[in-house]
Amino acid sequence: KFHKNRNVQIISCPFSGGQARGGVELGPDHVLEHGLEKQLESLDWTIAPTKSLSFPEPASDPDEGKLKRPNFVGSSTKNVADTVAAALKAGTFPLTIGGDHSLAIGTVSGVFSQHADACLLWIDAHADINTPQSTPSGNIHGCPVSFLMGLAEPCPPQFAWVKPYLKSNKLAYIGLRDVDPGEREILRKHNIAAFSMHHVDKYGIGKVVELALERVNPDGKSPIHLSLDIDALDPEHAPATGTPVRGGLSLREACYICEALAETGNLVAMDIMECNPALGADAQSVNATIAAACSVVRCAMGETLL
Ligand code: Z70
Ligand code: MN
Ligand code: MN
Ligand code: MN
Repeated sequence: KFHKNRNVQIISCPFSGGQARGGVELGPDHVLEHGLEKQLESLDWTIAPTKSLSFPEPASDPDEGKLKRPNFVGSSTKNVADTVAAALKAGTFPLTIGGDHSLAIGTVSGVFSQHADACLLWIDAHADINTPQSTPSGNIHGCPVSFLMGLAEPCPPQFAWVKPYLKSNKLAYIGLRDVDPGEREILRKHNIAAFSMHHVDKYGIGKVVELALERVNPDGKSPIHLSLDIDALDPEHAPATGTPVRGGLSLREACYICEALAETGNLVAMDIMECNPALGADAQSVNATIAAACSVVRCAMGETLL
């Protein structure tokens, strides 16, 4: 039920070039070793042979202004964009496992190249909408949305291939609680649908998803891309991630978002990003994080409680 297309293409992306902490490149293998493929098979998905991308590091990669590792991130995300587009052309549902969230420059570009009318739900503690000028860290995983919207002026040459497909009225956030001042300004200026944890507390997660979908998909017809950063979850449920921020989504709230999007029947792609097995305090916190990642994926892929 929910998904008419039940052919999934898992795309494994062991990539950490968009931020400074090692270990996030181990995320995909841990998620797969947790048995995700079998879990999806029991939800009646047909699994295409998993595509494991490899990301060769450029010999030289000087900063581009403030941006760190621009060549590496630019070429890697281009590869991801082509892979996601090919998966959609082949009639499969691309499920991309990261790796850091800069990968979404690729996943979203690939989806919008095939579904120009798509909308994007970005579930994250962070807005990831810094421009090359506003970034406080130079880490490109804090910038993917600005590239996708064409807000980077001038666009760094490494990202000249990124088409500004994403319009401000087709993007909604849920889970925000660590937004930089420059990002806040961008969200306001472009009137982007941004639901923070404050809104989750005030309205409840059910109403927040309804409000978010009303903003980006008022007629209910747009294909939906779900890009989920595991740090949207409270560190209680997902501690093994590069930038945990307290006061996040409960596991049920995150699962609810995914279930509600699955219910629309319009979900065409999903990313699960930023699981870092090297960062848990112990094996149990790593396992909880990976289990949470598998849970939210299953919910988005049609698992129901009853
Ligand atoms: C900050 C920056 C970020 C994830 C940290 C942090 C961005 N806004 N994203 N962790 N997943 O550096 O731009
Ligand atoms: Mn984040
Ligand atoms: Mn993110
Ligand atoms: Mn998350």
